[in-house]
Amino acid sequence: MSEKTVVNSWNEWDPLKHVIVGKADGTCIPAPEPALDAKVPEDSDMRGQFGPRTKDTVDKANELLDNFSNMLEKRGIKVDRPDPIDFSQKTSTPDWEAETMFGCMPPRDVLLTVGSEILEATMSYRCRWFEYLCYRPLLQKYYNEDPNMRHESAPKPRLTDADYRKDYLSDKIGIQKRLEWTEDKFFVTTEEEPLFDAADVLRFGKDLVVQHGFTTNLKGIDWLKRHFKDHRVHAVNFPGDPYPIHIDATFTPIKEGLIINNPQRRLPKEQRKLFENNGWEIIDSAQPAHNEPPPLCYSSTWLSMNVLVLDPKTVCVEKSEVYQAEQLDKLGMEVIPVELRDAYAFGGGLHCCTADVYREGELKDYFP
Ligand code: ABU
Repeated sequence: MSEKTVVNSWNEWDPLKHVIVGKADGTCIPAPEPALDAKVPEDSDMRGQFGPRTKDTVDKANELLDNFSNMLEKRGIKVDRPDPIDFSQKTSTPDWEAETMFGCMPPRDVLLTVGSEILEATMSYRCRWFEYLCYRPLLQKYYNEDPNMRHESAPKPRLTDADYRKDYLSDKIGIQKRLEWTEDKFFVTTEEEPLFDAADVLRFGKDLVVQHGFTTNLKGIDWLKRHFKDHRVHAVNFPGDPYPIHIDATFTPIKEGLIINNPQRRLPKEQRKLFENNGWEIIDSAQPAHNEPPPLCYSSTWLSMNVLVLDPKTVCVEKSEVYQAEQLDKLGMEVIPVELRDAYAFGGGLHCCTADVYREGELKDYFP
């Protein structure tokens, strides 16, 4: 084993040197299952469909992901890619069967890098239970090369029906009811066992900020607290989001002291104190440039703010998101436009389709 540090990343904005970028190969629209159905909007074109996505859409998404990877490499950032598996196969455990899997375009949902550790999340959809396998070859390599790297896996959940609230099984709930449920923190996932997706976690050095919503429950947040003993773990909620999964189209740190927050999903006053009492500014993000997500896409138009920060002065923004780019430019950032909209349907935006391996910098306490 050589004595080198491969894995190191403590926050979302220090200079990025090594990253995983997802692939679109073989991505499927997953078959109906409780947690997924709760997220698919009631008027979505995805309702009732499942199976492999078409070759032309996969090729286009891969072209954009390859271009993004090449651009990062030209800037001196090392890029690794996952090993897709056959996502069209049926999977099962003793507790359930799923007709298809999902894909490996969004590594951010699965892998949480905290310092020298990469933690595989529990995940909360059955179709995503085995997704970690796509990243195992890379994690094994990092583990072999870096004697200090910690490869951890959170306890695999059983994901029986007891994990999901039946109230969410209807496709006629309506936005008003959904907003009331979000306000009441009544989400599709129950407290049967710890559940979390890695994309519900934001890293601020010693503090981890975790969204409680559809994909992460309170037991999942408690598990993270017990696991990251040297960190402070904070649960946050965003009333105003009828489909609360993943924090990274809602609350986006840009650099030390500055966060953009989705104006439809504002962080409640009480929860802002952590940041504002420590001199951080939370400003409303710009509006998305689109009124609708692209076809067959799970995510909202707020992927506009799903940006990838390369360092505290440089940020990648999706090319068509001109209002978000303009706002970040005015805030003094160098904005790199990256075309990715035709890959959104495969699992998200520029932050979703990446996972940190190495950012320069050390563990800091931003909220002493
Ligand atoms: N994976 C991020 C999606 C969040 C959203 O749909 O707004």
